[in-house]
Amino acid sequence: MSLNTADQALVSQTDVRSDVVREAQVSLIRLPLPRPISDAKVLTGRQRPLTDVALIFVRLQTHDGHEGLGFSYTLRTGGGALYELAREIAPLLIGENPDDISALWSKLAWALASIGQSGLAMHAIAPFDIALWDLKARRSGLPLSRLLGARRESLPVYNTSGGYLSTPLDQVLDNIDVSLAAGIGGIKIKVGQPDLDLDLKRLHAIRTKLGDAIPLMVDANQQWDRAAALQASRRMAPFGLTWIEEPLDTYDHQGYAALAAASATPLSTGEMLSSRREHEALLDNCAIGFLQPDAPRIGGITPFLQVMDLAAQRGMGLAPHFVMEIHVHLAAAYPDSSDPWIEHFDWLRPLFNEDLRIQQGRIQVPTLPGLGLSLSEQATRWTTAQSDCRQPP
Ligand code: SMN
Ligand code: MG
Repeated sequence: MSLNTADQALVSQTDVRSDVVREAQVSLIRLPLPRPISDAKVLTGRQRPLTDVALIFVRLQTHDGHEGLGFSYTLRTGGGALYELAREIAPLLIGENPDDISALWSKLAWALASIGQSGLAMHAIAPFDIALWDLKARRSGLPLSRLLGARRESLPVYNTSGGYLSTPLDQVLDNIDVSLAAGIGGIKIKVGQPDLDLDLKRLHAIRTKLGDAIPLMVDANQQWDRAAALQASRRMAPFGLTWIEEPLDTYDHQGYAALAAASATPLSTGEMLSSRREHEALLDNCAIGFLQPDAPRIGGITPFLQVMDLAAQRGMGLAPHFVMEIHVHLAAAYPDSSDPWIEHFDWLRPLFNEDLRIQQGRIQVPTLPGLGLSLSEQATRWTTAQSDCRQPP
């Protein structure tokens, strides 16, 4: 994060203000998944199956009646802590000019400095930062993608939620049919079973079904050590994978550098990193094929744009992690000539009134102003805590 005094000075400037944030509402929503799912972290016994997603939503309103919506999320633990933290920092935006996004980001980061410059602190800033960007785009009457300088109207999209390790192979194959029929262009499946031969058996059946033309990716969720990852990358080479995701602990930069040099298949990682600096450190130390930043995890859109620049400077592929509802706008503005991949998940669909359109392997960048999202009635029913802070009249 950058915490410079110029930003702070801007925050306290009053003469250029036209409109100010009047109200900030913070909500905790617990979204149940249709069935518990397991990736390799569950098979190694490190985590329990995932049953729900905790989301923090922030709704901002300005004195002139403009609104912004943003959110962040956590899995398995931390929903309550994230809510409390967001609630604590919400008053810091009241009375501020919503245009000063970078300065306000720094203000929130300074407020959280004692907690640290990554992890929970960044998760807590994200919904505010995203809501400020949404507000700015909505007020301009532009989709967020266009405010950011979109270079694309659609992006290639792949499906993840059909290929969990908890899903039997027959069901994975049926899910692939559903996914392809819905126009989704690529398929990602989870790997990282205790017995590599089981992963290879599933992969073989899936590649045979897909043929060579449909992009296929695998995700090991950091559960191999260096030797196992090397072995897996060698034995998976014949499957023509688009990438092998998180073969190693994300912070094992040396391991990634060595594996990238040895692997015929491109590597991807980045979803577990929780700050711009962590992405920079990864990129400074190894050349992976695809970077997978996650805006809600790294502090929102402001740092995500910086991470996209870092990746583009290195000519890397981009495949933002999860939350396609936000990432479709950001990836549309990726300044590299390669098209980023969007990760399709239907998990968050019940929370919003709007649908994303997918056809012929590509997801359309929404054309409504801002993120183009409004919360559904179901989202209200799943709200477990809510707090408002307002400017005194
Ligand atoms: C994943 C993990 C957690 C939430 C969503 C998705 C997964 C992926 O690692 O990359 O799809
Ligand atoms: Mg992943």
